[in-house]
Amino acid sequence: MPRSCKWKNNIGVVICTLNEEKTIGDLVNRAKKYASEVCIVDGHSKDKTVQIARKSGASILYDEGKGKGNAIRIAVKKKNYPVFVFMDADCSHDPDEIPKLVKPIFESKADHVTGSRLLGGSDELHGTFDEFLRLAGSAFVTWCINARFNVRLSDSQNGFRAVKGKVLKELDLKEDSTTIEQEMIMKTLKKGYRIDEVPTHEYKRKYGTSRISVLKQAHRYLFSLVKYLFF
Ligand SMILES: Nc1nc2c(ncn2[C@@H]2O[C@H](COP(=O)(O)OP(=O)(O)O)[C@@H](O)[C@H]2O)c(=O)[nH]1
Ligand SMILES: [Mg+2]
Repeated sequence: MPRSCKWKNNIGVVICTLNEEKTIGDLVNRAKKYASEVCIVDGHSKDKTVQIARKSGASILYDEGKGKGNAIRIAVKKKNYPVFVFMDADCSHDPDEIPKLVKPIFESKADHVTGSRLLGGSDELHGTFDEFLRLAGSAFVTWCINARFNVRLSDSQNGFRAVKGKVLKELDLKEDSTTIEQEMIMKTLKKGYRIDEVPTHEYKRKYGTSRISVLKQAHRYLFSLVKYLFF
């Protein structure tokens, strides 16, 4: 298991949080071994997420109450890391996989690297009907992206990813919800930047239930897919 990362000084870890007091302290402590800074972008949590993150050494930003995409856009605007690593706060992503994720970027082989749950496995993508819908929806979106951009990705929806700061700032991201993950991929490809993916494992959310209802957002995914595929 890696203990540090030789590219640490050029990495900033961004974690979007909404009521994640049970996991955020542990996650910040584990992630800071691999980054010059760990920043949380909080969605005005009602619990002690912000206090615990601050105590663990994270810097704090707030979103504008519009969703996780909004939180990511705020970090991209306010932070100037050479490489951004995005992770979820529920401990479904393992900070020890950060070196593997950023490697293609620092070896000049990619500008944007997504963690693939299809290659690395997931404890959240199969089981309940909601999880089945996520897997099916994600597979459909990924197939559309592959066909349109002539690439062969396996996962277009994972929040665990690394992107060059310079590239992120050029993408002019607009989405407020989790549709930002597919927006990031399509805009990266449209601008001719290189995408790679590495296998990363998705663990089950450690406490509580998902803060995001994919079913309620299905129309948004479809709308944003068509928008960024063709326009
Ligand atoms: N800042 C912010 N973070 C959010 C918001 N909604 C969800 N998150 C965070 O985004 C991450 C992914 O959410 P999660 O509930 O695990 O979604 P799932 O993994 O798709 O089931 C978690 O770290 C959440 O705390 C939001 O509106 N604002
Ligand atoms: Mg989660």
